[in-house]
Amino acid sequence: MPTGPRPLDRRRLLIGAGAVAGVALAGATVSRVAGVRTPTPPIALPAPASPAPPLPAAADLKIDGLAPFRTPNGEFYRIDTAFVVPRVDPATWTLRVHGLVEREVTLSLDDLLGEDLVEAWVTLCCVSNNVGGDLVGNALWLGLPVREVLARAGVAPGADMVLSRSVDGFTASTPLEVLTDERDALLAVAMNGEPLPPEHGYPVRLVVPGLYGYVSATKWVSELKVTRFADDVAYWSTRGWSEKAPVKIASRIDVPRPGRAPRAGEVMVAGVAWAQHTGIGKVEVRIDDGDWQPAELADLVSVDTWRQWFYRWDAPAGDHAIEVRATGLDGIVQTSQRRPPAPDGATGLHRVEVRVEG
Ligand SMILES: Nc1nc2c(c(=O)[nH]1)N[C@H]1C(S)=C(S)[C@@H](COP(=O)(O)O)O[C@H]1N2
Ligand SMILES: [Mo]
Repeated sequence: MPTGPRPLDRRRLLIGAGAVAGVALAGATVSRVAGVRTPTPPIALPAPASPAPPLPAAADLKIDGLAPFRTPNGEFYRIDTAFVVPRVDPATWTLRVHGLVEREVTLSLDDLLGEDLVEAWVTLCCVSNNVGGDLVGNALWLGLPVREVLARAGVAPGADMVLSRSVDGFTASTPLEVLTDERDALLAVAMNGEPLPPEHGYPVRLVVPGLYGYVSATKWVSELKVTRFADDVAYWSTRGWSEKAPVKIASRIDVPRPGRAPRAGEVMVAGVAWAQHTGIGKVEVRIDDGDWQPAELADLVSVDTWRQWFYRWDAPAGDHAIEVRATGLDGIVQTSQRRPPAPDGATGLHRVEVRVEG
């Protein structure tokens, strides 16, 4: 994680913060260890005015070792710069919408809970996820579309970005168009039917389909400033990460795990693929750099969620490499070119090496 020069008196804190963020962004293990679960203060969640459609039966293939379609809250990856999870009092929480607006708007939690809330499945992922990594999860979110709040404030001409700010000072810059188009960009109050866990932004966070978390998914959100990319810059954009970061199409092999030794014969190869706000149209697998073979897909739930896939492999004994690639519903094939996560998301194909026992 690149860091710039710091004033001396704040050095310890900032280097500490930078180091923790760097480690957390680089690996899921640390984020899990840091993910201390704390009790959630009660919020009476309203029923969604616009519920998500029921899940098709074949959305979750329930294959042993494959990530479930819905990531349970307690297993959802956690990435943030917070040493201590911010404690936000729901009774005094407000969201202030200001900047290039016709009128400032301030919402309380009661105001927000009294609105027509929308439920949507959205897969969230971190820009620092490595190829094959697990900084990605899928949940059912409940919230107020951000465009409703922006419409009430009245966006002034010239604005092209919303800088969202957390109670802990973290900021994210999100293109205005992404928050005002038809997609389910939400001020979310619930995750998988429960109030947000403290680690995931209680009482309110942003969830925006199609963008990496650091440019969209502000937890403990308290402020939306309507502004311009030319005038404001977000937390990670001053630290070596791009100002704009749409999610890149990706696919992952969950089973077989590397180093496991399946028996020769039919071996179940399975995983997930995601291309939020485009949708996954096809997944292919190849063995030992052979021809690409089509994998079977779970039902498409929405273009904003990941999609499970599987491939029945007639595995001969010996050492083998399995690779996966996905194609979006837009027809664009995942690139094999390997790039690191910085500055705007990793690319390359996930490859798993296994020894098949004779
Ligand atoms: N307040 C705050 N919000 C934040 C962050 C943060 O550091 N602070 N990190 C962002 C990043 S980098 C990601 S990937 C997502 C992760 O959300 P999760 O921890 O709920 O999975 O939150 C985003 N929102
Ligand atoms: Mo992230």
